[in-house]
Amino acid sequence: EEEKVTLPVRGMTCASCVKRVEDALKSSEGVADAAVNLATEQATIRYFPSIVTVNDIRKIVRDAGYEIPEAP
Ligand code: 9UX
Repeated sequence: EEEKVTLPVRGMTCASCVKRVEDALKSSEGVADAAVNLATEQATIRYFPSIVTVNDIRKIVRDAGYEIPEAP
């Protein structure tokens, strides 16, 4: 079953940053779709939890060079 999660992403400055994050996510196995909003600094990701976890998704974003704040 497909799930959706919205995560904060920090460190994006321009539209190319947005594309980098989206491309990194969308090219990853188990990610169905990703949409990043620069103004709100949020990424919304549709994914298959049987294939990829939220922690995996956090790592994809971090490996692309951006930050996800730890949950409080
Ligand atoms: Mo734009 Mo983002 O020149 O890492 S690609 S700031």
